[in-house]
Amino acid sequence: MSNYHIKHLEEYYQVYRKSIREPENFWEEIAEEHFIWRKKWDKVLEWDFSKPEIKWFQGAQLNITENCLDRHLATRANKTAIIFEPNNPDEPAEHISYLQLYQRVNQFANVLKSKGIKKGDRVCIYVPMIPELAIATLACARIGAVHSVVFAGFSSTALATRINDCDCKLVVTADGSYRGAKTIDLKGIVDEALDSCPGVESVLVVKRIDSEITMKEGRDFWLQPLLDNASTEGEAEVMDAEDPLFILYTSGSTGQPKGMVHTTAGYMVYTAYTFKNVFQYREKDVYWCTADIGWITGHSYIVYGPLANGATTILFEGVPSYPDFGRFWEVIEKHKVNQFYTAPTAIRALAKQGPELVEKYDLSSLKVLGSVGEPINEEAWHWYNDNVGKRKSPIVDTWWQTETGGIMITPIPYVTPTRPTYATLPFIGIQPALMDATGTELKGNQVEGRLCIKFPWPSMARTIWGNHQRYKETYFSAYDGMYFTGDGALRDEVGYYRITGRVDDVIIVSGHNLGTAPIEDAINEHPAVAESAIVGFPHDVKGNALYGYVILKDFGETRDQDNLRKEINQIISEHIGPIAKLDKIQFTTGLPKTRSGKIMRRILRKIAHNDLSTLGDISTLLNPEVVEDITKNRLE
Ligand code: 6R9
Repeated sequence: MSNYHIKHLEEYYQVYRKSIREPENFWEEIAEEHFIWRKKWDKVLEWDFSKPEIKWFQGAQLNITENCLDRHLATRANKTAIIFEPNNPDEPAEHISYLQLYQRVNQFANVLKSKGIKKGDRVCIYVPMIPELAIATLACARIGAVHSVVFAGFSSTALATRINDCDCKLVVTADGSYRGAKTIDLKGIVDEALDSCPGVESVLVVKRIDSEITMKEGRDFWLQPLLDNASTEGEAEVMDAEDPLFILYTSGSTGQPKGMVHTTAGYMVYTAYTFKNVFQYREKDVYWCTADIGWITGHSYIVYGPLANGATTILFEGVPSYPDFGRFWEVIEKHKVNQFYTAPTAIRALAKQGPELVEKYDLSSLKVLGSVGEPINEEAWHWYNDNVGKRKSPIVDTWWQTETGGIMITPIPYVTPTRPTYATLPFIGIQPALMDATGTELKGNQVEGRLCIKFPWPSMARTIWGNHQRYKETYFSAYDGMYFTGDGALRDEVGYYRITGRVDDVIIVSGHNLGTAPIEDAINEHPAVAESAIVGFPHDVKGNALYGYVILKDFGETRDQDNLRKEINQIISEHIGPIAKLDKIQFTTGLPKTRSGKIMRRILRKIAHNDLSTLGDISTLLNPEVVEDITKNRLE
């Protein structure tokens, strides 16, 4: 088990140094010892960031599902692979063993084949968080079809764009989905989307809510009868290391979403290795990541990473607020969850409710808490640490991206001492660099700049589907020979990294570069503030001035608003300096967010600029209705 499971800080530094000095030997050993291959590689790594071209384990052959399923059958056939926890707490949870998962994936794979799907074909999966979502994903991988999972909350326009961009031949969906107290007519959305998707030949429909839907003759098929007639056995397609495994769309700052392409071997090795270490997963643990499989977090850390380690992973259909805000804690108690991985936006929403609901449940099983998706502000970090982890479970603040495939900067729990708001140290094999605006690398500690990565890692995206030029321009053109993340970061006196936010969110006020995250952090320290977002707007004297959107906690709403504004600016002055004080503070009930919880500053910026004509497609937002509300109450 050499180097596979890191257990103390000295070992981290030792393994880290080795992974940097001899990356090829390092990754070769991990790949060799912990995975099964149909054929080993001829060359571990070949790369050229100027093209850019990155190839890991070239010449190797494998199937990722043999690593996630078949190889566990000898020792873990009856171990639970997936615990399905339904939206409605009264509906029983379902425990799917490794053997059952293997059989269900084969059945699904055989159905896909019967519909003419072959290696290399693209399949769109638009399914809510039910077992069939994970099963469909793995079934594609089993037969070498490229899956494109689209979050089953996106609009028909967003769905159609994604189906057409990569020419999907088949769509998997459900009649409908549950979301808290609501049901959503998924099949209706698919039907609308498919009006503009001539390339789709078949649609497989899972029955989930048993609603009346229309089935188009010859195109639409109920899944269950097809599964019932399909064999539970099936040969896995032999894939080359660099064959595409999936496409996942991430929103670009402008227009067309980017279809990030991830390939097979490197993605498998890196997600499995990070999962094992970042969550310190042990054989009997129950792991829960609350993300949706429609996001990269779900791909890498609900499905592939956990299953490649033979872990038990929870698939949760519900939302944190249904039937009440105690739902997460109830699930942790019920399934004795050991590792819990969620997003700052969820933590803040739950913290807003006060501690009573958390205290009601037994959370003593928890060993590791994770955070991902955006910078976690200090207040949320402490709330999570005190109330959920009871100061006993380290928080891993994991920084990474759809493009990176796996976790890049993170503490290793019980190994790396944590520090609130710091993602801390690069993971094994990751070589970060901070760059200044002129393209010079900032060496040493106590520096702040733009975060780049100098050397390839196995799970990096290889291209943007159908647009390699855009891939090159977006990620490899800003700094010569480096992957540019788009994020800003600082490195403190001990070498810990703190992500300061997207670089395009940096605002220059009177010549000072101000990152949004530290200012928002300061605002959120005010006891009446639940959440905030700041953007810049043009100012005659300062160049830009700051406009803040602030959500108050319930009791804050009764307070005098002008006083609150003064107090907020006082806190900012103390934490950052008077330069960062806000010129305008608008109190609001919500902030426009992506479905994965990221604040859409682009929209807030437009509102602050009073540029309302080009807000763009807001239908993919979690809460499009707040846009109107904010616009109406905008401060002149
Ligand atoms: C995994 C995921 C990527 C962007 C990334 C950064 C932000 C993610 C973060 C974080 C600070 C963290 N981000 N994790 N910022 N601290 N721990 O979220 O992928 O949806 O592609 O977003 O999210 O700005 O560049 P994705």
